[in-house]
Amino acid sequence: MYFTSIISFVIILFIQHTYEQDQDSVPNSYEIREHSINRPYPGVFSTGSSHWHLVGNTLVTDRYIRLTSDSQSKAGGLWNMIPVAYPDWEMHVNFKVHGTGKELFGDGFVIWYARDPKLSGPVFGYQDYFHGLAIIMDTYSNHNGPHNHAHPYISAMVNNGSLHYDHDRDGTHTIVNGCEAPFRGRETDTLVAIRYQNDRLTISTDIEGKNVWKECFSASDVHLPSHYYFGFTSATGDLSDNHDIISVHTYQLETSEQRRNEDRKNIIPNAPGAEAERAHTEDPSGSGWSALKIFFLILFLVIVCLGVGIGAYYYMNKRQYHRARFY
Ligand SMILES: *[C@@H]1O[C@H](CO)[C@@H](O)[C@H](O)[C@H]1NC(C)=O
Ligand SMILES: [Ca+2]
Repeated sequence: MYFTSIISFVIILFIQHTYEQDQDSVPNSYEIREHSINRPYPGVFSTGSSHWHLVGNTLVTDRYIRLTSDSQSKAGGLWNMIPVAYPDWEMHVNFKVHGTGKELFGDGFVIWYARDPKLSGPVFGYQDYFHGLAIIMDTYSNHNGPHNHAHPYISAMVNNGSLHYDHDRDGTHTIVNGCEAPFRGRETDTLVAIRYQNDRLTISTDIEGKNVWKECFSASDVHLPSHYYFGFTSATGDLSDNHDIISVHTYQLETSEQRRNEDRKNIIPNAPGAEAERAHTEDPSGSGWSALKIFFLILFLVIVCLGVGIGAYYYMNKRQYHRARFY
């Protein structure tokens, strides 16, 4: 029957969709060990041959890599020293932002894909006018007056070295896109996933302890070169927090033949949001259809169609019955 086959098809789609979102499986990919770090951190930081490099106040324990501790005027960084030779990748970062502050805490941290590793500066501990991609995990609203979003807020910025990150406006004028994500002070693990594939940047979070990814936003036409470096930085000022990196898993994703053969080393970082200064950002909430919503919509349509069909059938029968009486 049509009805049952449609329903089972929809259910299969739904299950597949949910399955694909499972955070442990990145389809058609494999993990790059050189770009990943996990507990126990195997003494990598004490040896000269390490491909991870610490900057500033960053300290390593057996449980976390702490970019800044919960005290004022700290700055730290964790940088990978092997350039990313493959064009398409996905990174899962297990992190923890926490501290004693109830109302006042900050400022957050940044996940970088940048041309120049190990630098220091005013943008969450890294230099301004940078080259590359910043995923900004901003816990404190510096903006004087209300934003159209709450903090903590995750946003992306792409820079070719010409743009200034405006702390006082939380970077809203140079944003590619962003979403609210209450990741601070959680009891459960908090994770963020950054996928860059076919010039599409997708950020997802898993911060509710449910072991499922939830999309933060997705942006197309994001152009990034290969051979940049992954890094993590954070800084505290008057406000402070612990900014911890627990683990990093980086996966190389499938790349088309054409893309593999391109010379991607000299691409100038570019994304729609970097084109022009924008007055304010769109509210990303409510965008995107979840699998559940689509499932119920299709179910609803099927029920409506069925209802109309049954109604029409009875109506026709009744008419025939009437006609039968007249003759
Ligand atoms: C760098 O970015 C700015 C702002 O988006 C843009 O105006 C400029 O043309 C870009 N420069 C290059 C060399 O692409
Ligand atoms: Ca801020």
